Amino acid sequence: MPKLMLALDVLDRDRALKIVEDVKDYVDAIKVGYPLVLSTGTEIIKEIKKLCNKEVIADFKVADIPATNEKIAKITLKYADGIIVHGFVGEDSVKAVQDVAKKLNKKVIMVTEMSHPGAVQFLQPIADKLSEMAKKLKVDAIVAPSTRPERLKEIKEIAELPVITPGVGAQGGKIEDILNILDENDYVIVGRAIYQSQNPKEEAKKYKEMLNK
Ligand code: U5P
Repeated sequence: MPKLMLALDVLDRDRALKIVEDVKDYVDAIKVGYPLVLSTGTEIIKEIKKLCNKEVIADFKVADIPATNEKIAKITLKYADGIIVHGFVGEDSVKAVQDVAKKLNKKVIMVTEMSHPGAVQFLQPIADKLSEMAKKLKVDAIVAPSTRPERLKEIKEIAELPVITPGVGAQGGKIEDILNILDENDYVIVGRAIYQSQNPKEEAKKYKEMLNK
């Protein structure tokens, strides 16, 4: 059964922590990104970990030169268990983050094809190559889209790595369309469909049960 990762893109510290408290029995990992961290500060990652003791992944889609990527990785991985990076900037930039992560025993997750419609414009044409690069570099996991199950399948087959897949819920992706592609090392990311619902706890439970089928 694939794991459930909550994308916690809320802007308020107290609301974020309340949601974590509510859903912690049903999610396997929490993904934070610029919306929450820029609103509240990096310490929020520590607070979330303390509250739920789950894996916390920083979705910073790091995409800079190696020297700058290294700095970003050092700061981020002091707090987070893993960091999401872009691959299109090239192997050297990804390796700079891997070097930091290895020393700290943390994860590097690389984006291949994104889930939004605009990803077909520039990313999709290079996504297979990015997946090959992810395999060669032995990153810990890749990001691939639930909104295009056929692409998710192709990318996973190329990379032969665990997948973290966004797009279920608010972006229109459906668990039933991706479940047969995924295994127990993969994660399904759900954000708004859980945290914007009237009852995030119930909704997280529902998603967890759907993944269990
Ligand atoms: N995300 C995507 N697509 C990608 C990569 C990352 O949606 O290709 C992130 C978004 O930034 C958000 C989460 O944090 O995954 C999806 O949230 P939601 O659409 O379920 O609310």
